[in-house]
Amino acid sequence: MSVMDTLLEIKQKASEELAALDGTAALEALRVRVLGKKGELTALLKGLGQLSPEERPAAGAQINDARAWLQARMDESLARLQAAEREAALQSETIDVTEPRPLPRVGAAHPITLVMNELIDCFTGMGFEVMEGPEVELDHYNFELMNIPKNHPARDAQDTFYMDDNVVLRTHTSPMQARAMLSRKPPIRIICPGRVYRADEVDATHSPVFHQMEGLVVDEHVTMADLRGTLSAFARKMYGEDVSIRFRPSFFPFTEPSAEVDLTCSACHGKGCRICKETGWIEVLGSGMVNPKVLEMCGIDSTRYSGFAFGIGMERLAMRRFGIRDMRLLYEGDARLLGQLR
Ligand code: 2U9
Repeated sequence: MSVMDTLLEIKQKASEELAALDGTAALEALRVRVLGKKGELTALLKGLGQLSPEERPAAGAQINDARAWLQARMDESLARLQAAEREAALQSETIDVTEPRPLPRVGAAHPITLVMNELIDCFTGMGFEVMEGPEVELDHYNFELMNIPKNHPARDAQDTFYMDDNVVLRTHTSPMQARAMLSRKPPIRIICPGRVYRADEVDATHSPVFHQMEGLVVDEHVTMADLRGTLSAFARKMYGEDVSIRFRPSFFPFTEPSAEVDLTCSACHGKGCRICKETGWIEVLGSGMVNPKVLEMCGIDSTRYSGFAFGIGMERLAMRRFGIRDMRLLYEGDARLLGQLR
């Protein structure tokens, strides 16, 4: 068979095989068999020596043409097969985004945080500014400036954690308000949320660490009516338009006069039930007009300025909001309980 015929046969066969290839691996095997070092074309080249010197150049050129033609066909096939393989890989590796997976664990805000944020929203909406300060305080700010002198029962070591003679864990957030009065000029309109400490035994309604939010307004002509108006707005925002508010006379060293503030029981709307112990009212906070002595000690002229203040215990608010009877549940960190409360 002439070189020309053999080449035709090789090209014919290779073309048929190329058309039927099922992958790049098969193409590579074909390439090695036809174009490789020990392949069919190389064998033909090696056989050129048996031809006459006149025949050799033309036969050699034919073999090289055939090699180039076959190489081009194989390159085309390679591109086609690679594209097909890529497409198949993309298809088989598709992620099914609808496949159900276990839900990720999401955290939830602590009930105290929820209540605190709600209070902050409410009071900042009325123009109050949030101020926070140290939990380790000087006796001077925590007690002296609040008109609680050295021999006052509220200072009793049973109530206060003393770090040393002059340093305490703050028993209320009031020292922050004292700091505000000492460093600013009226008008002052601030709320101070935060942790406070009292040496109480743990039980269903007491904890040595708890949370308060105190508010302070100091300006010219501030009266008890402003206190009542502000706390009424707070009550309506938190508990709805139909809630009523009641002031009962009370006593605090830092306010004069002082009042405890009750809201109509949200469970029975004031009719009387177990939750409000049949009174129709729930005690929510303490308040009063800032004692002029406190204003003066904090550098405010009490002949020109007056102020009101209030204090809210956040645990009690959170317990009422979420129907929790035992304060300890708020501190045990049981995510099964805390995560349910919104
Ligand atoms: C300054 C002057 C006066 C803050 C006040 C109360 C009344 C009050 C309690 C609420 C529940 C403490 O957490 S609780 O046990 N607080 O009843 N707090 S008036 O009076 C101030 C504060 C700062 C300069």
